[in-house]
Amino acid sequence: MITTLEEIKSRALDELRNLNELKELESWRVGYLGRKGTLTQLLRGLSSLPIEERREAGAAANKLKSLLEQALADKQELLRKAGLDKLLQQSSLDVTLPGRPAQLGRLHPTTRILRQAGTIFSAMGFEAVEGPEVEWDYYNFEALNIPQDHPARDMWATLWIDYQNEEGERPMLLRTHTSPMQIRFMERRQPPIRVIMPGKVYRYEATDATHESMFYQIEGLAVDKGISMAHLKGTLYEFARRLFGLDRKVRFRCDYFPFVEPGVDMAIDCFICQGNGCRVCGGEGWIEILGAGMVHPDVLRRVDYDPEIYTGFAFGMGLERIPMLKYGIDDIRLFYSNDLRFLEQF
Ligand code: FA5
Repeated sequence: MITTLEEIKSRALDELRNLNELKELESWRVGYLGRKGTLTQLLRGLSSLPIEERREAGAAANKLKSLLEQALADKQELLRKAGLDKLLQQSSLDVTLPGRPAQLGRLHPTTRILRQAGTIFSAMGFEAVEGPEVEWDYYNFEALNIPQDHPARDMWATLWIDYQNEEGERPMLLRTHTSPMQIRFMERRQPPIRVIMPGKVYRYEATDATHESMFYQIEGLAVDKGISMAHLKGTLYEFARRLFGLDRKVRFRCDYFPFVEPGVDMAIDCFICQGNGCRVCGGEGWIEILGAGMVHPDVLRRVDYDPEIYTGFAFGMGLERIPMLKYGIDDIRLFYSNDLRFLEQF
């Protein structure tokens, strides 16, 4: 029996020495150590030996089993390491380099402000709706008291859509402001109304530090019995206080928009020069963020509201100018130029 064990040992180790592939090791293991392997069979046959011989042979066979198992483990390790070394020599992959951290995305500054503004207005009882960016001339101009050839059309340099109707007119455009949503909303609903309508608007104009050709506006509209200019000012003051804090100064001035009467613009003191005048505010000390006013009676009549019963206020706010004020951004063109060095700061 002992001689047989010695034979198995030298044959098994010889064979193992000559194996060069990890996958060959498995059939070697099955051949010697598997359930039907040479050594396992031999261990099973021990019971037929006389008792003294059985003890000695059993101990020797178990010792051989451990030895073969250890030899197998050593060989596996050896081949694995050799395989890795080969792989490393063949490729330019350096597995010892630390991994690259996964980049987490973040919200765009415009989205952040849009959400903050939404929260503030919603706390004041305003709902929010969205509307189309491709608009009809009727909603963008006509229904807002800006007929063909009205000089106010020049205030909103327009990008027209290349579409002609049967009369040969081109009535479709990229909306130049969110005010057409006032009409669309009032057509569908009856007072009382308190709504904000955010979205993209487009203008065919040269860009500079405070002007883009695509930007966001938030339109606001409140219509009810007894709404006055005091409500307009109160709402916008409160909005400015909640968004910018108590330190920022707010200024209202008369302004002209054909669809409101009276009309105003609201400005915040410049964050860069603290109101002294600089490049960002064009030397004025103030940055205009919105136009507003009391909804014109003709606009109310156009949607079948009686201006003797209902009055309302409306405002249209340039969204990008708000993060500019809040975070001290000195060029609006940074917002949509997709420069990660800028975007990663928020
Ligand atoms: C309007 O667009 C009016 N619809 C606002 C309005 C609504 C008045 C309701 C009355 C009642 P205006 O063209 O001034 O107005 O634009 C409103 C705001 O949009 C400006 O105060 C400014 O903050 C922003 N804005 C205007 N042009 C640009 C531009 N090219 N780039 C970035 N922001 C702009």
